[in-house]
Amino acid sequence: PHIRVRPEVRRVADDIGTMEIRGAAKIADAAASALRTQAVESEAETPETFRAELRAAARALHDTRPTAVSLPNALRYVLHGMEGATVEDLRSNTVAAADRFCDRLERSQTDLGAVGANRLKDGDRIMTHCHSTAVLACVEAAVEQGKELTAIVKETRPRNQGHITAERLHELGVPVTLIVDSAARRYLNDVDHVMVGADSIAADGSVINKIGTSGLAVNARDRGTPVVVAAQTFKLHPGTLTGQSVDIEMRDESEIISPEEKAAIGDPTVVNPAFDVTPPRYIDAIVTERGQFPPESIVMLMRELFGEQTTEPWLE
Ligand code: RUB
Repeated sequence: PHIRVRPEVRRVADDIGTMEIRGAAKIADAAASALRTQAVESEAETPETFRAELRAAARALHDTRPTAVSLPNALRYVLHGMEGATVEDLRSNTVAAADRFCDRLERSQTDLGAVGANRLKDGDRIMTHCHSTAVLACVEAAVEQGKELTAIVKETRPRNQGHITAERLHELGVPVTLIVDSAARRYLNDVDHVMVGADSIAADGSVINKIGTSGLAVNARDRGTPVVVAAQTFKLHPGTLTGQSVDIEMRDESEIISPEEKAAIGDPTVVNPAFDVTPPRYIDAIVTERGQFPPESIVMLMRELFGEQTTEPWLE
């Protein structure tokens, strides 16, 4: 039988690849929703074909960007929910699993926001990097408690996700100062917290986030400014429990320089890593929907929630 991946699923995969859909939480939500669409729209006539289609859809979504573990965690969750002896059972159970995942995603963001807000005091100034919906959830919860905050936002070259953050903070009524990335250290004395998101968290408490996060964290430690990572628990990378490492995505050089500019300066090698690794010793707290944790203890939570889960059901 012909295995048909729905065009809507291919479109979501393309949008993740081109970063039309980006940020670890949004990617996970879009991937789970795309599997839901595949389940609803599938014309498979046998359970085997249905399962093969869902796995093919999951592979297409998986093979887009390698760093945010929220993507494979979302796919694994939905595919594990794909149970049943008939196509209709498989369909309804898959849809229910996708709905459950998206629901939990939303709830965990709200719960995390409440925890993060407790760290923020009236009059505090935060510095942030990139665009993290988890960081914004903390700020939003604090603002709702009547705390007045201000923010210094790093533009986050090369793709300027800081502009998205600036816009969202403005919508929340938080005054924003925008700086270039290299100005961060100069302004660290003026901030009370560095708050960033995460794409993956490793078993040793290392945080993988947008390139530039680790330098920011090292500088913040030098200045005595606490570094808080806001991340739902589906950012925990279960494979790191068994020695896997997190793949750092290398993106196209065209994000940094045009072919003409490159030729004009002598054709240098250009590299464009999208993420970096911040070691746990530079991180003061990881704020999750389950409360806040010192990075060194995150492994306990990882074992409790995931076990040593390294299955890749989309490859079965
Ligand atoms: C986004 C990024 C964000 C995390 C957390 O990188 O590094 O800080 O994904 O975001 P990119 P969230 O723009 O390359 O996807 O808290 O929304 O999950």
